[in-house]
Amino acid sequence: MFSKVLIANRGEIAVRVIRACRELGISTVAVYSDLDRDALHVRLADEAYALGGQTAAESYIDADKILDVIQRSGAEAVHPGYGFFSENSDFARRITDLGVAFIGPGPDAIDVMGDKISARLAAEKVGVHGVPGSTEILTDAQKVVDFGNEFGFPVAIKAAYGGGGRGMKVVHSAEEAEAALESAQREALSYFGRDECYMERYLTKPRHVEVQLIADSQGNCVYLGTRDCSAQRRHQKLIEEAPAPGIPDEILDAMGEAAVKVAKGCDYVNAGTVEFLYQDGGFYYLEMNTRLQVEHPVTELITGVDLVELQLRVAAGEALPFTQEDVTITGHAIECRINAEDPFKFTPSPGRITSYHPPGGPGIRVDSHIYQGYFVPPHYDSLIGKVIAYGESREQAIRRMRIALSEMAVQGIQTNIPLHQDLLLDERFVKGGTSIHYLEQKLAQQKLEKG
Ligand code: MV4
Repeated sequence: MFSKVLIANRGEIAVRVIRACRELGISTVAVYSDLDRDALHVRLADEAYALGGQTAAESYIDADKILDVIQRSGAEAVHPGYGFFSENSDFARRITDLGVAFIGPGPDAIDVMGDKISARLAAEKVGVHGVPGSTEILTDAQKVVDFGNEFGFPVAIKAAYGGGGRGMKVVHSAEEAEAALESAQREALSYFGRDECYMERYLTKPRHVEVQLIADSQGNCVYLGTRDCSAQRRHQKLIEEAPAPGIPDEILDAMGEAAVKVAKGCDYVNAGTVEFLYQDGGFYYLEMNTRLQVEHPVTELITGVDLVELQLRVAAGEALPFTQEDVTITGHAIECRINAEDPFKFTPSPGRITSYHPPGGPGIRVDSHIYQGYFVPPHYDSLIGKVIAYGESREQAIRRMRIALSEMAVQGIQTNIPLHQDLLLDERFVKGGTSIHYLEQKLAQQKLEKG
């Protein structure tokens, strides 16, 4: 096992990784920007190195600065967290070229999954299918028209090097095809620097269901249940839960087995997540995330697995300490992402936290880096913490979350806690199984009613 690990990240995930390292007796190295001088991850780490700079580009995603600290600190491994360099194969390569372990998949697996067409081809190669579509690069709008006439409209045009829905165009009829393709290519070029696009049948009311998996370097790969991440707004997840509610176990198991096939197909090692769209009883491969995700705690609570500890063990060459048969899903977990933002305008609300009272009680976990007196900088994403509630049933988890959020007090900035409380009382949400569009439809309806 490593004796010293560098965490190339900030905020709640840096704190989370430091805690896992401390449990394993691993010494920790933090890096921080000028704005994060007083951040919790800096206080908790055994060593901390200033990167200088304010923005992420000047600090956390300045590879030369991070690599310099790796060498100065003598760190034997680097945990990238999520975001930042977590899915950057060049960064992973530069680290492994130094003989330092990258706590994540190999760079080749990152590359395969980073290109959505090659990711789709990799899945199809092992018999895991996405939504009916094409994997050829789209050059002619007539192809979109022919596809729509054969499989039905709407048709989604997507950026091959995209993600997060940016640049995705939905074509509702043949007449729209030409303009949509041009617009998709133009946006893909400006967002991602690559204009290649492909198409799929557009599902109009899917749920976003994903499978957590972990693979070791000895060829073992296990899935750790599912998560439903459909409660999102403009591709920003708000509430995630595990397992995905209201889906028959045999379908959940089939999704898990499909995810493992995709991972094995690209010699995947470490933690990863395979995303599916689920609609009308069918599931369709969407993409694979080659990193630990924000919402990993809900999986930890229903399986009893510490995913970050497993990541460290697997990166150090250990075999998984369990097989698929050992994995049991117990109870239900739900996570609310707490953002420093206006709860209904969604505008950022940075500033000093003048008082902070985290919730507690049975089944409640808080993963956060804030404290009384902490200044929330405007330069990074607005996530200030996650409240996770575990219950023997989904109903109990929701009830406990409502109680926890009513206890939680964050003064000095605005947070989206009121939005979570509103959603957790929404009878359609409480029933379960809402699509990826539900929250936006609900918010639009509320806006109309407010006038
Ligand atoms: C889709 C889809 C419906 N049909 N593909 C958006 C981001 C990227 N991950 C893929 N996305 C979607 N692809 C087909 N064929 C709907 C979405 C989508 C979405 C997917 C998951 C979670 C949230 C979403 C929000 C809007 C659209």
